[in-house]
Amino acid sequence: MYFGKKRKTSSSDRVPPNQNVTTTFPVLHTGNVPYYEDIEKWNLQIYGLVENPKLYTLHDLKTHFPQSNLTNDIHCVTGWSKLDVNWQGIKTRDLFKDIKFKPKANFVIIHAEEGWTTNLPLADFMKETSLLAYAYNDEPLTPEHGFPLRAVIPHLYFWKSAKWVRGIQFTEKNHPGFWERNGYHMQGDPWEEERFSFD
Ligand SMILES: Nc1nc2c(c(=O)[nH]1)N[C@H]1C(S)=C(S)[C@@H](COP(=O)(O)O)O[C@H]1N2
Ligand SMILES: [Mo]
Repeated sequence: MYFGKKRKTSSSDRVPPNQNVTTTFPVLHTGNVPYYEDIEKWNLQIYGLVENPKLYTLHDLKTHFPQSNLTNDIHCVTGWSKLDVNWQGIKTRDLFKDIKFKPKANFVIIHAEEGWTTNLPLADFMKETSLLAYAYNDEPLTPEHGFPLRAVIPHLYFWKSAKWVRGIQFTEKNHPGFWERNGYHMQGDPWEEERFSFD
């Protein structure tokens, strides 16, 4: 046990610099938690620099693709990290296996409800640990945590893990999303402490 002075990291191989581990699951976002009158009408749009744009229902996502169970660590830019977070969903690699990208597709904009967006390189979006999750600990996501579908990009700060995802757009250039336009980092690697784009 460690009393008195708070250590910056509890297990430095898993906790990035200046992060503290929490066992709670904080809720953080801007805007409103969406409410869905009829979830059958929900869909996910895949568009931009792809040869075959798509529109998927939740049912499509749960039946047309391999379903994965992934456990990973998440790191919020405000300073909390949560270890061994268990998600169920579709790996981005599985979802985009049959999508033919146009040669200039380099970046991704994830679009959420209310026009909230975040941006990241295609390679990060497609990393083997990245997924679109519909469940947490085998229970459907709660509305606050992103029901019915959220991104989980665990190797980047958690603001890149958009809740209430409605669209995935592929772009040539790296267009800043909501927080990125407000000074947050375009990449957001927690191990490099890429919190802000200035300083
Ligand atoms: N649509 C949307 N997704 C979002 C946000 C947001 O404001 N809107 N905030 C991000 C931020 S800053 C964090 S830390 C995580 C928090 O997810 P949680 O509330 O499930 O912990 O969601 C991310 N996804
Ligand atoms: Mo955050």
